[in-house]
Amino acid sequence: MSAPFKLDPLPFAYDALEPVLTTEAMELHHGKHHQAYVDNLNKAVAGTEFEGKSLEELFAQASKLPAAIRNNGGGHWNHRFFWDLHTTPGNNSQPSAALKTALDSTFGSVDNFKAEFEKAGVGQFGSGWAWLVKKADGSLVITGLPNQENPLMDTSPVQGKPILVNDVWEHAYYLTYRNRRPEYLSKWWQVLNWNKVNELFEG
Ligand code: MN3
Repeated sequence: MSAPFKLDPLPFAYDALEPVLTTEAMELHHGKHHQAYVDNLNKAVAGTEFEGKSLEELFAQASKLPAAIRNNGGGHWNHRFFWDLHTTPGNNSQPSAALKTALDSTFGSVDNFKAEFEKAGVGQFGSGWAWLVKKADGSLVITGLPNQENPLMDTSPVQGKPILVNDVWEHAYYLTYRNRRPEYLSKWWQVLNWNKVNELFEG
Protein backbone atom coordinates (compact mmCIF):
# COMPACT_ATOMS: atom_id res chain seq x y z
CA MET A 1 0.00 0.00 0.00
CA SER A 2 1.39 3.40 -0.91
CA ALA A 3 1.73 6.20 1.59
CA PRO A 4 -1.37 8.25 2.23
CA PHE A 5 -1.66 11.77 0.85
CA LYS A 6 -0.09 14.41 3.05
CA LEU A 7 -0.10 18.17 3.45
CA ASP A 8 3.25 19.74 2.61
CA PRO A 9 4.30 22.95 4.34
CA LEU A 10 3.74 26.11 2.32
CA PRO A 11 6.74 27.05 0.15
CA PHE A 12 6.86 30.39 2.08
CA ALA A 13 6.06 31.69 5.56
CA TYR A 14 2.45 32.25 6.61
CA ASP A 15 3.10 36.01 6.78
CA ALA A 16 4.90 36.22 3.39
CA LEU A 17 1.87 37.42 1.44
CA GLU A 18 0.84 40.27 3.79
CA PRO A 19 -1.09 42.46 3.38
CA VAL A 20 -2.79 40.94 0.31
CA LEU A 21 -3.37 37.64 2.12
CA THR A 22 -3.04 37.95 5.88
CA THR A 23 -1.23 35.56 8.21
CA GLU A 24 -4.50 34.58 9.87
CA ALA A 25 -6.15 33.91 6.52
CA MET A 26 -3.21 31.81 5.29
CA GLU A 27 -2.98 29.80 8.53
CA LEU A 28 -6.66 28.97 8.30
CA HIS A 29 -6.69 28.31 4.55
CA HIS A 30 -3.63 26.05 4.51
CA GLY A 31 -3.64 24.62 8.03
CA LYS A 32 -7.37 23.93 8.34
CA HIS A 33 -9.07 23.94 4.92
CA HIS A 34 -6.32 22.28 2.90
CA GLN A 35 -5.57 19.86 5.75
CA ALA A 36 -9.24 18.84 5.81
CA TYR A 37 -9.18 17.99 2.08
CA VAL A 38 -6.13 15.81 2.64
CA ASP A 39 -7.63 14.04 5.66
CA ASN A 40 -10.99 13.49 3.97
CA LEU A 41 -9.30 12.27 0.77
CA ASN A 42 -7.35 9.65 2.72
CA LYS A 43 -10.56 8.52 4.44
CA ALA A 44 -12.43 8.37 1.13
CA VAL A 45 -9.88 6.23 -0.75
CA ALA A 46 -9.05 3.88 2.17
CA GLY A 47 -9.97 0.31 1.30
CA THR A 48 -11.29 1.17 -2.16
CA GLU A 49 -10.02 0.29 -5.63
CA PHE A 50 -8.80 3.92 -5.84
CA GLU A 51 -6.32 3.64 -2.97
CA GLY A 52 -2.67 4.01 -4.01
CA LYS A 53 -3.45 5.84 -7.26
CA SER A 54 -2.01 9.29 -8.01
CA LEU A 55 -4.34 12.26 -8.20
CA GLU A 56 -3.67 12.56 -11.93
CA GLU A 57 -4.72 8.92 -12.43
CA LEU A 58 -7.87 9.56 -10.41
CA PHE A 59 -8.76 12.75 -12.33
CA ALA A 60 -8.50 10.93 -15.67
CA GLN A 61 -11.45 8.82 -14.48
CA ALA A 62 -13.18 11.53 -12.44
CA SER A 63 -16.56 10.60 -13.93
CA LYS A 64 -16.30 7.21 -12.18
CA LEU A 65 -15.14 8.50 -8.80
CA PRO A 66 -17.30 8.71 -5.69
CA ALA A 67 -18.05 12.37 -4.96
CA ALA A 68 -15.93 12.35 -1.77
CA ILE A 69 -12.82 11.31 -3.71
CA ARG A 70 -13.42 13.75 -6.56
CA ASN A 71 -14.16 16.68 -4.23
CA ASN A 72 -11.35 16.10 -1.75
CA GLY A 73 -8.84 14.98 -4.39
CA GLY A 74 -9.56 18.17 -6.32
CA GLY A 75 -9.32 20.15 -3.10
CA HIS A 76 -5.88 18.75 -2.38
CA TRP A 77 -4.48 19.11 -5.91
CA ASN A 78 -5.97 22.56 -6.53
CA HIS A 79 -4.61 24.05 -3.31
CA ARG A 80 -1.13 22.55 -3.77
CA PHE A 81 -1.02 24.00 -7.29
CA PHE A 82 -2.37 27.33 -6.05
CA TRP A 83 0.18 27.76 -3.23
CA ASP A 84 3.06 27.23 -5.64
CA LEU A 85 1.93 30.24 -7.68
CA HIS A 86 2.44 32.75 -4.86
CA THR A 87 5.26 35.06 -3.91
CA THR A 88 5.91 38.07 -1.70
CA PRO A 89 4.24 41.29 -2.93
CA GLY A 90 6.56 43.55 -4.90
CA ASN A 91 8.57 40.70 -6.43
CA ASN A 92 8.09 42.38 -9.83
CA SER A 93 7.73 39.14 -11.78
CA GLN A 94 6.14 39.52 -15.20
CA PRO A 95 4.85 37.33 -18.00
CA SER A 96 7.74 36.09 -20.14
CA ALA A 97 8.05 37.32 -23.73
CA ALA A 98 6.49 34.07 -24.99
CA LEU A 99 3.58 34.19 -22.55
CA LYS A 100 3.02 37.91 -23.16
CA THR A 101 2.80 37.26 -26.90
CA ALA A 102 0.21 34.53 -26.30
CA LEU A 103 -1.82 36.68 -23.87
CA ASP A 104 -1.70 39.66 -26.26
CA SER A 105 -2.87 37.61 -29.23
CA THR A 106 -5.58 35.77 -27.28
CA PHE A 107 -6.96 38.53 -25.06
CA GLY A 108 -5.69 41.74 -26.70
CA SER A 109 -3.27 42.66 -23.89
CA VAL A 110 -2.05 41.47 -20.51
CA ASP A 111 -4.36 44.00 -18.84
CA ASN A 112 -7.32 42.68 -20.82
CA PHE A 113 -6.36 39.15 -19.83
CA LYS A 114 -6.36 40.19 -16.16
CA ALA A 115 -9.76 41.83 -16.55
CA GLU A 116 -11.20 38.70 -18.22
CA PHE A 117 -9.71 36.47 -15.53
CA GLU A 118 -11.16 38.64 -12.76
CA LYS A 119 -14.52 38.56 -14.54
CA ALA A 120 -14.42 34.73 -14.56
CA GLY A 121 -13.65 34.78 -10.83
CA VAL A 122 -16.40 37.24 -9.98
CA GLY A 123 -18.85 35.39 -12.24
CA GLN A 124 -18.21 31.93 -10.79
CA PHE A 125 -21.47 31.41 -8.91
CA GLY A 126 -20.95 30.05 -5.41
CA SER A 127 -17.71 28.20 -4.71
CA GLY A 128 -15.05 27.44 -7.28
CA TRP A 129 -11.91 28.52 -9.03
CA ALA A 130 -10.91 30.72 -11.99
CA TRP A 131 -8.47 28.94 -14.32
CA LEU A 132 -6.16 29.78 -17.19
CA VAL A 133 -5.73 26.60 -19.22
CA LYS A 134 -3.33 25.71 -22.03
CA LYS A 135 -5.25 23.35 -24.29
CA ALA A 136 -3.69 20.48 -26.23
CA ASP A 137 -3.50 22.65 -29.37
CA GLY A 138 -1.50 25.27 -27.42
CA SER A 139 -4.32 27.81 -27.21
CA LEU A 140 -5.13 29.61 -23.95
CA VAL A 141 -8.59 29.75 -22.42
CA ILE A 142 -10.03 31.20 -19.21
CA THR A 143 -12.73 29.25 -17.44
CA GLY A 144 -14.47 29.21 -14.11
CA LEU A 145 -15.12 25.76 -12.65
CA PRO A 146 -17.36 24.98 -9.66
CA ASN A 147 -16.37 23.49 -6.31
CA GLN A 148 -13.08 21.54 -6.56
CA GLU A 149 -13.26 20.61 -10.25
CA ASN A 150 -10.18 21.18 -12.38
CA PRO A 151 -9.21 20.93 -16.06
CA LEU A 152 -7.41 17.60 -15.50
CA MET A 153 -10.72 15.91 -14.72
CA ASP A 154 -12.52 14.07 -17.51
CA THR A 155 -15.70 15.74 -16.23
CA SER A 156 -14.43 19.27 -16.93
CA PRO A 157 -15.98 21.12 -19.88
CA VAL A 158 -12.51 22.61 -20.51
CA GLN A 159 -9.64 20.10 -20.58
CA GLY A 160 -5.95 20.90 -20.66
CA LYS A 161 -2.95 21.95 -18.64
CA PRO A 162 -3.70 24.45 -15.89
CA ILE A 163 -1.13 27.25 -15.84
CA LEU A 164 -2.77 29.74 -13.45
CA VAL A 165 -5.60 29.61 -10.94
CA ASN A 166 -7.25 31.67 -8.26
CA ASP A 167 -9.42 30.35 -5.45
CA VAL A 168 -12.79 32.12 -5.26
CA TRP A 169 -14.27 30.07 -2.42
CA GLU A 170 -15.37 32.46 0.33
CA HIS A 171 -12.81 30.84 2.67
CA ALA A 172 -10.07 32.23 0.39
CA TYR A 173 -10.94 35.90 0.93
CA TYR A 174 -13.74 36.43 3.43
CA LEU A 175 -11.57 37.05 6.51
CA THR A 176 -9.74 39.88 4.79
CA TYR A 177 -12.10 41.16 2.11
CA ARG A 178 -15.50 40.18 3.54
CA ASN A 179 -17.92 39.96 0.61
CA ARG A 180 -15.68 42.00 -1.72
CA ARG A 181 -14.60 39.22 -4.09
CA PRO A 182 -13.76 41.69 -6.92
CA GLU A 183 -11.33 43.58 -4.64
CA TYR A 184 -9.64 40.34 -3.63
CA LEU A 185 -9.26 39.30 -7.28
CA SER A 186 -7.77 42.65 -8.30
CA LYS A 187 -5.28 42.77 -5.41
CA TRP A 188 -4.25 39.13 -5.78
CA TRP A 189 -2.05 39.90 -8.83
CA GLN A 190 0.44 41.47 -6.38
CA VAL A 191 1.23 38.04 -4.93
CA LEU A 192 1.22 36.06 -8.18
CA ASN A 193 4.61 34.65 -9.17
CA TRP A 194 4.56 35.02 -12.95
CA ASN A 195 7.83 33.06 -13.14
CA LYS A 196 5.86 29.93 -12.19
CA VAL A 197 3.19 30.65 -14.78
CA ASN A 198 5.91 31.21 -17.40
CA GLU A 199 7.47 27.83 -16.57
CA LEU A 200 4.13 26.07 -16.81
CA PHE A 201 3.25 27.79 -20.10
CA GLU A 202 6.60 27.05 -21.72
CA GLY A 203 7.05 23.60 -20.15
MN1 MN3 B 1 -9.37 27.22 -0.83
